[in-house]
Amino acid sequence: MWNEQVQTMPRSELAAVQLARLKDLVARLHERVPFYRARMDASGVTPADIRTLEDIARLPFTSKADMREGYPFGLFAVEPSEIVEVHMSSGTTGKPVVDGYTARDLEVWSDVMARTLDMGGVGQDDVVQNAYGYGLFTGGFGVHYGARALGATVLPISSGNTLRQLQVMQDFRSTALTCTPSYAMFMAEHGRDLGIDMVGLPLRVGFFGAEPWSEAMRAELEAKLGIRAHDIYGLTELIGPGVAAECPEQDGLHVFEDVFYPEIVDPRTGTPLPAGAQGELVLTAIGREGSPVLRYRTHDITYLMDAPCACGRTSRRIHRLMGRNDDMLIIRGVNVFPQQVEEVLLRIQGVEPHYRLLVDREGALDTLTVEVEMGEALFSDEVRAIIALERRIEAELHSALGIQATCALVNPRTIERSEGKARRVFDRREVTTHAR
Ligand code: DLL
Repeated sequence: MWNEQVQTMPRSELAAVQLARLKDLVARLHERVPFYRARMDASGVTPADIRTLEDIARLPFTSKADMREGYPFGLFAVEPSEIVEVHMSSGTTGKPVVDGYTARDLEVWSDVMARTLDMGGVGQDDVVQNAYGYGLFTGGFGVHYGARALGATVLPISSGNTLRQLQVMQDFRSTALTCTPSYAMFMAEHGRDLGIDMVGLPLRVGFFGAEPWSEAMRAELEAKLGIRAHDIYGLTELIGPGVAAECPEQDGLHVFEDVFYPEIVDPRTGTPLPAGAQGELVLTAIGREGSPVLRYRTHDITYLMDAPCACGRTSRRIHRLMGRNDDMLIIRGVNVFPQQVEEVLLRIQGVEPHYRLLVDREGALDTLTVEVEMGEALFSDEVRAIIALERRIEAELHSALGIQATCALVNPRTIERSEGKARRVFDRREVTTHAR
């Protein structure tokens, strides 16, 4: 096991490491970052008040808006000259969120990503086809550093150019694939269409993340590619990928707790919740130097699993992410997560895992239309069969979501494919209201 001593540390020792790092972080932020000092002052808390790990709940939260306001260097906790690399989110809906890494942070990143890839058995003999985007996005470089630490061969192919991906996969005998789950699915299908025996290739493991995906999608990817598919989680605000990842047990994602301290809070009140209770994940970067964030509200919904894991790692796990509370749709008062729809669709024979959720408002009523692609076989079938399947999917959606939805089967290959994060939800309610 990579860095076994840290990963199997007894919980009491780990807690001591966490507390020492938390105290140190709070002191540093108070001393060096005016934003955090002002927040702590406003909450009436000083570094000396942090005596136990539970005292973390006394500290203020940090939001994405705070990080955007700090753009570009406002939340850095070191001199700009100590920053050796910068990554940032795409910023499509506002100013980007920036992560500044010191040389030590890059070592930490390499280490947590080596732990991640090692969980899928990656080592010196592996060829890692890294199809996460390189550049300001954290996915490409994060995986790259981890693979380098393990001594694997990295193919820094980045995302896109699917034909070349498939060519390289065959020619270089890639054994590990890293990309978003939606892009992995696209590659699998494209390869099959070209007559490539995807299951027969040397590829044996995939590390998929950066977007929500379901257990049903995992089963589909594992079958289509003949691999084990591991879920990996992270976010720019904390480091990028390398916050949590699945071990061979594939039962929750181990949080790299010596670097990131996890809490689950009630999304409405911010009150900490016990293990097992579902809520919003809050993370503190206790092991970072450059731009370590304090109690970051991720908006990601999950729960903490504190039972020991059969793999021997002692860190707590988070359940596979259940969605984001800001992606959650409220349709006629009912909460709907896009993954719930995905779970239903992937159980149905005859349709492909390519879908869109269209939300509209007709009069005072919200409507949900689920568009999903037919497989080739269904496409050539009678119209009656297609309509019958639409009704069946509607019935299944109704029982899974508790609301009426319309299903529209669309022709094969008509829903846009993604090379990075897939966009699946189109909430047009605002637009419809304005148009009236
Ligand atoms: O997506 C970092 C990353 C790169 C993670 C490669 C994994 C692999 P951001 O672009 O800042 O960073 O997006 C972070 O993506 O808050 C989640 O909502 C979502 N997300 C990331 N991983 C998962 C996952 C990267 N495994 C945001 N399951 C997060 C569900 C995920 N959602």
